[in-house]
Order: sequence, then structure tokens, then C-alpha cells
Amino acid sequence: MQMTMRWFGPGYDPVSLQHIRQVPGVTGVITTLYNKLPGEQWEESEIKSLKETVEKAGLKLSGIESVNVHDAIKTGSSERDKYIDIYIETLKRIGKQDIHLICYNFMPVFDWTRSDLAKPREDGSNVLAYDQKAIDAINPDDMFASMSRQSGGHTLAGWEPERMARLKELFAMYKEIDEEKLLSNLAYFLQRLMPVCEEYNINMAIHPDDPAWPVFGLPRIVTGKEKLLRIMKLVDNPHNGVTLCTGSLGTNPKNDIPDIIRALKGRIHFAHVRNVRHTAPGVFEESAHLSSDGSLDMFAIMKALYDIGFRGVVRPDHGRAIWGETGMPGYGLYDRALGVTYLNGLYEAIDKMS
Ligand SMILES: [Mn+2]
Repeated sequence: MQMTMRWFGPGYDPVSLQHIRQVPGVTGVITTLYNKLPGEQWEESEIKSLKETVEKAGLKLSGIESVNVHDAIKTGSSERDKYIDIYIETLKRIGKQDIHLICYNFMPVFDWTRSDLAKPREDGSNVLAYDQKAIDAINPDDMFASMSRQSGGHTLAGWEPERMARLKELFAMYKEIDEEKLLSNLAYFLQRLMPVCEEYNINMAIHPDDPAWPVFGLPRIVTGKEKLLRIMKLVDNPHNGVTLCTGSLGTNPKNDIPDIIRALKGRIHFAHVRNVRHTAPGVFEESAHLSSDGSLDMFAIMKALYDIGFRGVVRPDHGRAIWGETGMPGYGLYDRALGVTYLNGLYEAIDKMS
């Protein structure tokens, strides 16, 4: 297992690489060119310089999260091939820098969605939270404003202001897109990517939708076991794989995550491991990583990853805001570092007892 943390890059992330390096067991970071819009070509020099920055700090650039997918590709519009060509060229340039893992998602219009980015808990910490009733009360046009108001001045991953300014146009693009069309557009995209993934040994790791059900009437296709297996079958190539995000899949209490992990043996390329606490139907908050603080059995999750032979890149996911730390919602240093330590402890115990 390669333990990593997400890092948003110079000028964007208030957490330094030096601090990340001091977290025991962390050997790499997952990062991106945070200034790039979906569909924009990545320059080789920019990728190289990002990699050098990470390596100078004594860490490995373990993967990219994310290379965002343009809406023309998701909707299968007449411009999709142009944007897939750009995506392929970006993948080549990333591969040439000896980076072999790409996390991406295929969610229409909105990325991960929360109703509250700093819900206070009894102990004085703050967490990201979701309440379906609160989301239902928000006009989709106001969703971006609601998220950015709470972001503490930081740009939120997947919530690019440039895209959100064209919200009406985006909704119009997805008007005719149902689950089946979205799935076939995903298959088309992946099929075109596979030759370059084979050439550069790049693993594509699709991130589950968050929450794992449709929001604002938009289809969502990466929500549970059946759909994940269907996506694996649609393009049956080991380079077409999954980011096993326990927190996203775990938004739906019906998802049995250890069972999903076992079913995806050989196709999990990246793991986001965090806990979530269900408080009522359609209502959850992002708890501390510890099993007893949330609804997921983190031991069973780590054990399933271990049992299927997963030894790839892992990162703690969102953490709580604790000890007065302010920063990007979900991405403070302190609670994620506690998460790393806990996951490393589980892993060591499982490994030594096996
Ligand atoms: Mn995740």
C-alpha cells in the first residue's frame, strides 16, 4: 500500500508539502494542475515542473486527481472527439513524466455536492454534511453560490467558477441525457483512451458519484456495485478501473463496501478511505475516520482491500476541521493526518495477522 495525501498544488493548497512529508508513512501526493479547466490541454513543462516541486520535497507524485472531463465528452456532443484528442494528448504527456494513475469522474454538471461545508459537531469540530431536504430546497442555479459562499475563499475541486457561470447552458446540454446515454458516452470515451493507456501503462480510475444518487434530476451512473461492474464490463480492459471511494459509495447505506471491493478485484487502482455517519434517510455527515465515529466498518474495508491483493495508492479522504485549523473544506492537515495514522495502524495489524 502506498499511503498518500491529496495536495492541490502551489498557490492553491494552504497545506505545505513539508508538512505532508512529516505525516508518518506518507510517501507521495495526489495532485493536479488545479488551474486547468476541463478540455484544456496540459503542457508537458507544467507537468514536469509540478513533479519536480513534489520530488524536491522528498515525496512522489503518485497520481493525478483529476484530469477533468469536458461536458462535450459526457454529453456525446459533436465536439467530443476534439476534446477526447486533447485528453489523450494530456495523458501521453503525463505518461511521459512516469505518472501512471488518473482519477476522474463522470458526473453531469455538478461535482460532489454538500448542503453544509462546515457543520458544527458536539466536540467543536466542523464537517461537511448533506441533507437531501436542504438540497431539494435549493434552486440548481443557486447551488454554486451556496457552495462557494461556504468555501472560505478557496476554489472547490470540480466547482470551477468558469463552468458554473454557464449553468443554464450546461443544464440544456444534459437535457436529453439519461443514464443509458451517459453510460454509452463513458464507454466511447474509455474505448478511445485504452490504446494510450496501454502504451504508457496508465490506469484510469473512475471516482464514484457523490452522493451516490441522482441530484437535481441529473443522471448518475457510478453509484454502486452493479453499475461499477457494468462499467468494468463495458470496456473490459484492466486499465479501465475504479477509485474506490468509501465515503462516496458509503453515502448510500445499501452499498456494502467490503462486498463491492471483493467484486472489483483487480480493477481498483486507487482508494479513498474515509468514514461517513448516516443520521437519517438522505442525511449524512463526514465523520472522523475511526469506525466507531461513523457508519462504516473501516477494519472490514481495509481487510477487503488487503484480501483482494490491493497494494496500490491509497489516501485518507476528507477530514474534519479541528484544532482551529482553517483551510480548504475537507482538506485540512490535522484530521487527515490522524486518518493516515489510523489507516496505517489497521493495515499493519491486518498484515501481521495474515
Ligand atoms: Mn473520494
